[in-house]
Amino acid sequence: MTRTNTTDCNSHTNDSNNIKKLKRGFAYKLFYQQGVWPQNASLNDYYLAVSYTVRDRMQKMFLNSIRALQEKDSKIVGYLSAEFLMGPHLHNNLINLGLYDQVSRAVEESGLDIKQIIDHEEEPGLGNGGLGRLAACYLDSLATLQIPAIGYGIRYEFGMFDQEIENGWQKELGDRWLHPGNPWEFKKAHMAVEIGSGGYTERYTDDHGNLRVRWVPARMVKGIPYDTPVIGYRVNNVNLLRLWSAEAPKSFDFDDFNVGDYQGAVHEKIMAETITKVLYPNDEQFRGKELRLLQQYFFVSCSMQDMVRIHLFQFPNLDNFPDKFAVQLNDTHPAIAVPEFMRLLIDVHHYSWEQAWDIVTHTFAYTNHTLLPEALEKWSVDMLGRLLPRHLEIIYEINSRFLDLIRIKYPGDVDVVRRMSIIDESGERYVRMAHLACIGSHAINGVAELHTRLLKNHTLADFHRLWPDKLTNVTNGVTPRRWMVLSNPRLARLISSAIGDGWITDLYKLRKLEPLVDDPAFCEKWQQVKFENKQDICAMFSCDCGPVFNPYALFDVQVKRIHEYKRQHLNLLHIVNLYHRLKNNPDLDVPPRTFIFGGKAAPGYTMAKLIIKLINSVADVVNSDPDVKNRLQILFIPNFNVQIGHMLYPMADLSEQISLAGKEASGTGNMKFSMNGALTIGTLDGANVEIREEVAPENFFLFGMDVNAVEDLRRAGYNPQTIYNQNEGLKAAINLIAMGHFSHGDQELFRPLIDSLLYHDPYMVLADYQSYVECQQKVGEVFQDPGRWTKMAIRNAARMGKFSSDRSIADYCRKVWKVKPLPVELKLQRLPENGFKFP
Ligand code: CBF
Repeated sequence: MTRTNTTDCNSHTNDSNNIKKLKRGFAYKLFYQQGVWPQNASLNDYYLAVSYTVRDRMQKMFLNSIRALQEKDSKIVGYLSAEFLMGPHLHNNLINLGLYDQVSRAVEESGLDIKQIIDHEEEPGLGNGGLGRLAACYLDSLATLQIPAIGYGIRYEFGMFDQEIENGWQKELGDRWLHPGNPWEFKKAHMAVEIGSGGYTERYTDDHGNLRVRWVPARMVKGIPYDTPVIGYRVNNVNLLRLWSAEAPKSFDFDDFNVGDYQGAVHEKIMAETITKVLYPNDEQFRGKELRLLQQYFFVSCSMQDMVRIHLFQFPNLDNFPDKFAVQLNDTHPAIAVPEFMRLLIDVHHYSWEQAWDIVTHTFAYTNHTLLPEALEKWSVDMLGRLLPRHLEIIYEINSRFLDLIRIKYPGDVDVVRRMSIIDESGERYVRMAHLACIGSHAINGVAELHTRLLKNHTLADFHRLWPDKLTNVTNGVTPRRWMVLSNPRLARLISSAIGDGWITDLYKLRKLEPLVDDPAFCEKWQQVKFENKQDICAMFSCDCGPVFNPYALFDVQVKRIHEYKRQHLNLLHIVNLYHRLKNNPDLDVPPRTFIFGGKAAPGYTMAKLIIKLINSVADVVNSDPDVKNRLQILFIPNFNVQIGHMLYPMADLSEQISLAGKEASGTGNMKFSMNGALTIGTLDGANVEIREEVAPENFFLFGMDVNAVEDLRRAGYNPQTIYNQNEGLKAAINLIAMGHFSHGDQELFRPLIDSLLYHDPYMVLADYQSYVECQQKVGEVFQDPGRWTKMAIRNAARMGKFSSDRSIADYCRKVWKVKPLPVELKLQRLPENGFKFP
């Protein structure tokens, strides 16, 4: 998988030629695009000039990729996702293009600092967490594996909020990622599509005497695509991320404007633009907001219309659409695509219901990402009918035909009809989007073995019984380009020097590291890499007026969304317990530890916000207590995002994956940590199960109940107070918090959290507490034997082959999409001397 015909070459002359060209490129962009003299240019100007220069280098590959698609007529993956958490582009593009060294030299020779320029980029935070970041990893792997693909999503003007910590509390600030200018996107105004909402439907007879339905929307908006090229690693393939932005069909009403109704004149424009204004920051919490449904419909309709347009560019009709496009529904957020595509096929392209349904069900596949009942989307029938009247009719028709099938299959079983119906009629009527997605897709998948098993046995059991071959597993993965090469260059260099760099595109090759656990020189270098990574973080977060972090400590890290099911409070109870024990026994034989947290809470999730406050309150007391100085430290890193992840995964010793078994669908942070040589303390939840299988039980710190034990305990009647009363260490930790030790004597502040744990404890924190504390004790003991720890860490990294997103994408291609690679040749290398002759 090497780039063919590129101008990259290792020879010294070529290098210096390229560097010269790059420098000229920067100057050119600064002068002509930014319109500034170097002495007047801001850092942003330089960032833009460098980025535009790099983007130009991608263009020839992009245009050749389009040509290859047109010539070869191969199948394209359309990945529909409401979120794409791409992370900064510049650094990643430099790595994938193989231009990092040359560009950094050119930047340096121009008197600038590449790190400063890379760090200047505002990351596009167009996602909440795992789901959006997974979509981004998949785009990287699709391009790297040379699979033609388009990621379709929403160009939110404001992405994920920026988090600040004020007096220990989370404060949300609007993110302004577009403010400095986005050099990576191309606006394609001429490819705009029209999207309706509201209104009514009517029946009519067409010129041939056929009875048809037409939707007469009350409002229209325009969807404008913005394309970001996504380049694979060292290949010529460039795919597309196509994000849609909403605009009013006309800028504003001059009639209103002329009669003085200035506000009225711009009203329509403002209403239209609201659709793509902001990302809903709720991870795994369905809120049922009308604007959210509108967002979903907007991007789905834009994308389906776009794919239909691309298809009709090449073929006379849509009969063979499923041979040309495999469309993946990334969770239920885009599930409205099922009735939308039916509408396009029946109302616009005049297919019969049966023909249309055949095309639709051969096109879509659906990935489920959660088992949490509160995350499952169900839209009120009234709201959906008001916003999308034609779609509701189609959903009813799909449901009616589906339930007929169920009645034939299970005669007399009214309960199964009620359970499987797309419409939940237990109270107010709702449309169950997961059912719609299951019925409208030819394949359904979970994202880890355990998750898929639970889908089969519980959440989607009826569907699995009906269609035993439809539900399959594709375990998640992450891209080693961003999560190792880019974020941990020291480790990447060490690994490549030992086993070559083939592992970057074939992560199973990391297995070659295994014998090196017996090579003391290699182990020492491994330790040195980790130590230097830790030093970087200590330098960044230590300060004269606060704690000075100790790089020799065990770095124990939990970074992810703050949620009760992820149990950051279990981690805290252990910290408080350790603090208490150290205060009572200064000779306690435990290694120094630095506990690091990061993560955002949904703005309306009060308990999660209280957990953030508690972490910071415990940190304030512990970090300023001379009795535990250098032995126990706590750091909450604000605004956890992709960029901060780049720093944190490489420096962790211990990865906290401590959700209640059966709650985390997969997790992907767990994979990023292990790849970078952290050991995991975790439950048998999500992909932890498979990580443990791969690295072997002796290289994984397991604690807590498994899903069966959780179920048994729940059935037997769980009473957290009994556990509290019987466990002295736990009691001491809870009492310290409850009595106001970390809140200046205020016994009310953390009461909601304490009460929830003592009287309800929905995520069984107390039930797993003792097992967790004992496991942490073992972690401490092993850490005190650096030789043993290092071997375990190397084995973790060496066995991560399965968790590359390249493996996940290869699985999707084989099991679900039936697509093949399309290697791109660089036919058009450079522009013709005399320009083009336009057709
Ligand atoms: O599959 C990707 C990730 O998705 C979630 O973040 C989600 O939003 N449902 C899950 O919570 C993760 O377990 C999963 O890894």
